[in-house]
Amino acid sequence: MVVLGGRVAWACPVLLVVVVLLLQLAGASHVVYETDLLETEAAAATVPPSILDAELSTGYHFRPIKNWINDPNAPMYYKGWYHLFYQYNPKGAVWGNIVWAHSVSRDLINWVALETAIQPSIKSDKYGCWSGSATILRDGTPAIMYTGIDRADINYEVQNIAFPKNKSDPLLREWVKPRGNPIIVPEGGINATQFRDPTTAWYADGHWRLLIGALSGASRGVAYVYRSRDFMRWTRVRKPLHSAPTGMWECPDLYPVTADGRHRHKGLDTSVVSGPRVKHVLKNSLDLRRYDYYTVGTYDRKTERYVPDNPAGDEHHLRYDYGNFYASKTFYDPVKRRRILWGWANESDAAVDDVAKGWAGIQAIPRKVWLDPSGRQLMQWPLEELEALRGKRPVSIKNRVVKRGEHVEVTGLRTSQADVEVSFEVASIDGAEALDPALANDAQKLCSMRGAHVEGGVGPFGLWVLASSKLEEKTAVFFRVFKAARNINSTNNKPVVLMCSDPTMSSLNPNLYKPTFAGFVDTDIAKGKISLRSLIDRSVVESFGAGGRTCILSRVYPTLALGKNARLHVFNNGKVDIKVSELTAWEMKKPALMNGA
Ligand SMILES: *[C@@H]1O[C@H](CO)[C@@H](O)[C@H](O)[C@H]1NC(C)=O
Ligand SMILES: *[C@@H]1O[C@H](CO)[C@@H](O)[C@H](O)[C@H]1NC(C)=O
Ligand SMILES: *[C@@H]1O[C@H](CO)[C@@H](O)[C@H](O)[C@H]1NC(C)=O
Ligand SMILES: *[C@H]1O[C@@H](CO)[C@H](O)[C@@H](O)[C@@H]1NC(C)=O
Repeated sequence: MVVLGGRVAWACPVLLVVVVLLLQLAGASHVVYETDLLETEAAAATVPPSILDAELSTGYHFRPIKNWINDPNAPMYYKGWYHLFYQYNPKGAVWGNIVWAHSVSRDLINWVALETAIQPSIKSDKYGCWSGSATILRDGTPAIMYTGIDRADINYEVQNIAFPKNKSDPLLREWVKPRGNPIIVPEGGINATQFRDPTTAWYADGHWRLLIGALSGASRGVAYVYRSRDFMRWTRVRKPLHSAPTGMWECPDLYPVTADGRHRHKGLDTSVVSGPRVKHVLKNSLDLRRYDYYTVGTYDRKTERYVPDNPAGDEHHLRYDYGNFYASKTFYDPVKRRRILWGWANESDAAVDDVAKGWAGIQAIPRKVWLDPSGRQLMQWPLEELEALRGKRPVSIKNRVVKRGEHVEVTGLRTSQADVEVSFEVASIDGAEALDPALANDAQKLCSMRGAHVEGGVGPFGLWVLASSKLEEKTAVFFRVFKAARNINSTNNKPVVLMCSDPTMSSLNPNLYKPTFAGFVDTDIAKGKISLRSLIDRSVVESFGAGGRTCILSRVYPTLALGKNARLHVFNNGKVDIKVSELTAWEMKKPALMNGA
């Protein structure tokens, strides 16, 4: 074996044992996974020690103690408990051997891990229990629908159902698969390898309906509607709910939101399908792009069709989050009458790093979602429960002007695990840069060409988080304002606001994925104000621009800006001064219970 650094040295024998065990235990179908591990093991020598530092292990984002996780599944509230299931590899920190892990919580912050809820046990899920959703039936029974893989040679996808063994158990510890599975199979020309992720069902006019994501032909993403009277026998509606030429649609989600100004923060039960102020949101996870896109539109339960309000909607590319955020799913919380969004954030390190550190993947902080008063998009905000983790002594800054090229350190607290809220004032946007029309449709490119260090007119201004003492490492989360060219999407010629997360200097470790992430912010900056909130959690920077209009989650792995060495600054690299009207930063505690970690 190659010469190894201290921490890596012990990891390798462990890996070898794992590989040998897997070779003995696993069937032929897992050969790919083992090969990966072997290659991974050979490369483990390149894992820098900082990757293994406990200071990079997230504190308050959901994750199990170890191993790989991906999609959140079947979130629901039942008899006093919030339930979260998720795709999990019980055998390692790379994808494979997927089962449904299960955790429960009273407050969506503290979590207790339970036994695996669903694992391969019948013919129609023998080769995998993939994503799915929960529906609370009319008598209060929860039902889970999920995708099973029932062939070893290809990913032949069918849909199965499971019920709680004991409905009186509020923890829903055991799930049984009734006779008759699979209950939905790919028929009528559906591509069986691209047919998965049943949604929560909704009920109207004596029928249940649910969606299944699919691919039609070579490139059309499709959401098929299935209907049932008894939740067991399902028939496909001939025409899909909706489709677009975007490649496979994974994890579709369709839910109502209210456009009623007085109740706009309220969520609606999934079965509320019509009403004067009811709009629908259709979200799909685009397998090719690996991001979650949505539109706001109208669902017609008679025709079972969905029409986005904006005809260009399917190409308009509104995203829940412009960073690492995928395979998300919402559910309705009947206790606080709100709709809650869960989404998976993968790692941005290398697979060898994941194997060495023993874990990969987190869930983003659950977010409340509601319709923006404009009706054009959603708003998202971390659940209020999270605020219970804020330390007692926040640090605050008020009315501080930050001049051209200046940066102001926020001192007096540890910021490697923190919640920072800041509101900026921009006196005038006269000095804003012109927007190159060629880049007006591509926030990400615009941000990668004009990163945090490139001087602008109004902005870039924002936060440097997880910064090292000499600023060799820092992750920038910032805004940049452009004067709109007259021809750009322009009804009113509003200035264009770009929000970016720029991790290009986040770490001295060269073997990381460090994409700049960016989205436009639909806000009127000419009014002079914009806010930013960043949830910093060691290797997570999860940010909410303009009250939750644009969100970006980045994974970063500093080598110096760890633990007590992580700094926080406000910076302004624009020519025009900006003012921090108010900044409040809290240290964040770890939840008392995080799945046993
Ligand atoms: C079902 O769950 C309830 C509540 O936890 C428990 O009291 C009861 O013993 C359970 N029944 C069975 C058959 O396990
Ligand atoms: C199903 O989809 C896969 C992936 O795009 C494709 O390779 C395959 O050819 C498709 N099969 C059929 C029958 O269209
Ligand atoms: C303009 O519209 C295009 C597509 O319609 C969209 O992708 C882009 O983000 C919009 N640009 C701005 C600055 O809002
Ligand atoms: C997360 O990891 C990065 C880097 O490996 C990939 O580029 C992304 O495609 C991946 N995201 C998802 C949703 O799988």
